[in-house]
Amino acid sequence: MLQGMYHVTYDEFRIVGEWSQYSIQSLGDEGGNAGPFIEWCPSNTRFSNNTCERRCTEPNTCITSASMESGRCICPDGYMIQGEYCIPESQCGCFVQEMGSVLNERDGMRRCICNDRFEGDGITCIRKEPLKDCYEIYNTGIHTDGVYTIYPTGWEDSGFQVYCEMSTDGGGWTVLQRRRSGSVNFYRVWNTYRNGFGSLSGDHWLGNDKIYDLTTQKTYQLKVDLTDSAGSQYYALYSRFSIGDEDDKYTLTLGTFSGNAGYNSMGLNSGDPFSTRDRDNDGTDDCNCAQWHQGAWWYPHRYYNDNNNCFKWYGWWYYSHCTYANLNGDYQYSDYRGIFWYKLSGNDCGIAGTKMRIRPVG
Ligand SMILES: [Ca+2]
Repeated sequence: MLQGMYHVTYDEFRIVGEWSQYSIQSLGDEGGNAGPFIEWCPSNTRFSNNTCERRCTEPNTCITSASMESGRCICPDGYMIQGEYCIPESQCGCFVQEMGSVLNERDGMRRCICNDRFEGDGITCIRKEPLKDCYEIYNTGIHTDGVYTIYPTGWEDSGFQVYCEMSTDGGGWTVLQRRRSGSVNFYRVWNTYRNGFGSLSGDHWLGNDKIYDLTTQKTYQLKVDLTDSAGSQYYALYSRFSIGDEDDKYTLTLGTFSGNAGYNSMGLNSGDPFSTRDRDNDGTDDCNCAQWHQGAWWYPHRYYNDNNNCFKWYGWWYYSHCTYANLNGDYQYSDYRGIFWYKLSGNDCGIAGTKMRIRPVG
C-alpha cells in the first residue's frame, strides 16, 4: 500500500496563557487534504478526557455527559462553570447566578454559601449594595431595628457598623449616640471620641470621623430623643446636622429647631468646635468646659461673658457658661456634671436616656 501524505493548515493558530495551561484557543479556518479532525475548545476552556466538571452552584457534584465520554472542553483546574463561562473558584458561591435564591448542598445541610459583597440568611444570597446609611437599608425593605453595616462615601470597601432604628418615626434612622444604662463611661479623650466607643446595641458614641463622613455625603436632619428620670419622653429635631472633619475640630452645624424639648438648647452649640477633657477648644482659657461638665461636646463658652469661669452661682444652680446641653455627661450625676438639657424639667433635669440619630432630609 502506498502511504498517504496528509497535511492540514490553520490560518489563525492561537493559544492562551499559562493560567489555562497554554491550551489552544483558536485555529481558524482549516485547509489541506486531511479533512477536519481537530476540535478546538472555546476560550477559557481546555480539552480534557476528565469527564468531571463542577458548577459554582454545585461545587461538590460532578457533571458528566454520556455523550462526551471520550473527552470534551471543560474548565481548567481551579475554575468552575458559571452560566456558560468558567470563572475562578474564588469568585464562586451561590451568589454567582442572578440575584435571588440559589441553594447548595454542603455538609449535609441545605444552605446558601454567600461570598464577599453578598449576604444572606442561609437560603437566599443577595448582592450587598454599598448602602450609605440606615435609610437606604430601610428602603430595601428591611424594617427591623438592629446593627447593620453601611458603606458611606469613603468607606465603600470596609464599611462600618451602626445601629439602625427602623421601627420608629418612619424608620431609616442612623444612631450616632445613645445613653440608657450608664454602663459605658463617656468621660473619654479626644482620640476615643474620634474613633467611637461603647456597644452599638447599647450605650455608645459612633465616632466623630464616622459622623463627619456620614454627614458630608448627604444632607441630614438630627433628632435628639430625651427621657427624663420620670420616664417622660421629649425630642428636639434639627432640620440640618453636620460636623466638620478633625482639622476643623468637628465643628457643629445645625439647622432650625423644632420639637417639645422645651428649649433649643443644642442650637446654641452650632458653629462651635468639639472639646474633650484633653482637648480644650472652648472659648476661654480660664475654664475647661469638658472637665467641668464631665463630658465631651461642642462647648462654646460664650453665653455669659461677664466672667471667665465655667459657671455662675445663682443660689440654687451653677449656671453653666459652657453649654445648655450636655448629652455626654456623667450618667450617675443629675447636676452640671451629668446629662442635661436646659429647660427640660428645669435646669437640673435628671435625664435618664438620650439618643442622637440622623436621617436624610427630604
Ligand atoms: Ca477652655
